[in-house]
Amino acid sequence: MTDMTLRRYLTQSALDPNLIFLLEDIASSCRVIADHVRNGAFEGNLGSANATNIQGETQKTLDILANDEFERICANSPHLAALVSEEVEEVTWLKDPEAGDYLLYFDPLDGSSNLDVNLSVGSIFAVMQVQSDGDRNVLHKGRYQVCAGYAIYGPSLMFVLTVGGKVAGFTCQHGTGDFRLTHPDMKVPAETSEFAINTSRYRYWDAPVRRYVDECVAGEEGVRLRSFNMRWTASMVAEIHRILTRGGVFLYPADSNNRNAGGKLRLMYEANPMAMIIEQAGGAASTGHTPILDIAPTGPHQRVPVILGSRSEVERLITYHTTERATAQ
Ligand code: AHM
Ligand code: MG
Repeated sequence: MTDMTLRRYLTQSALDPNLIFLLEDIASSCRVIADHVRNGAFEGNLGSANATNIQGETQKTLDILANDEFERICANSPHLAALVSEEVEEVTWLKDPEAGDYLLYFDPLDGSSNLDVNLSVGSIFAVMQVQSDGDRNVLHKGRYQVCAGYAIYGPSLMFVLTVGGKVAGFTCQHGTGDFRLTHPDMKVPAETSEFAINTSRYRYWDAPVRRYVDECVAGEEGVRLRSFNMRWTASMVAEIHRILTRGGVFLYPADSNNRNAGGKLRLMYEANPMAMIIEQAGGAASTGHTPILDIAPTGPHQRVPVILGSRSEVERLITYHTTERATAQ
């Protein structure tokens, strides 16, 4: 199976050759970004760029570099019409859009607060298509994504991709630089005993989230009658990669501290791509009330609550949210 390179995997699929070119450019961007991350200390790139992005967050030098690499490399794709990046306020149009052209949504370097401490970070992306000639709308539901994926810059560089159907993981081979298929059919186990949430925000949480976490923490003595483990890396790519490997549930819910902003994570280039990957791997992704992929977007940098992972746990959390809403009415 490891003889299968990303290029061979893509060319054996029934994908439009222009989408294959684009996916190869995305993979090349990730390879180059991995080198920047690895050499960050030598190149003096680990620190802050003394700039803020549209989210009002301080940008790291590597956030900007990673964005520039995506722009530079992917702009080669002849049918790529527009880029929507976490680091750029406006949509970047590369050409007059024609029906079938591609729209690329990406977070060039997610979890960049982990750079200083040398923990895993990643890039997240999704691709949609222009609906009709001249249509400059990029605000489509996640259900319209034709593919989604991420690169994880961890102990090894991996590129994880779904074009619908399966979720495939490719590991970059040191030396050749080839992405080779090492994880042909990644699945989220339906059951899990591991949850991931930033518990320092407990005081802000809504009742359904507190109930869920309290029940997990109660272990064998609580209503779940079994013990749960907890992980939080503050790097969504690393959390999702763990969930795709051994199961789990990830929450970044709306709470009293982030509700006015809509939540923490961004819909178009964080929640949507990860929701597609998790659904294709047999898991579920919801705000607690609505499937992430069914949200009608209102802006390119919109934030949403995110609950995703093993289906049984996500369904339990949806039930708790529904019950809470019914009680409140
Ligand atoms: P970023 O895109 O600015 O890096 O923010 C997104 C990250 C996610 O990777 C992670 O799940 C979350 O922010 C961590 O947030 P917190 O620092 O509140 O735990
Ligand atoms: Mg991010």
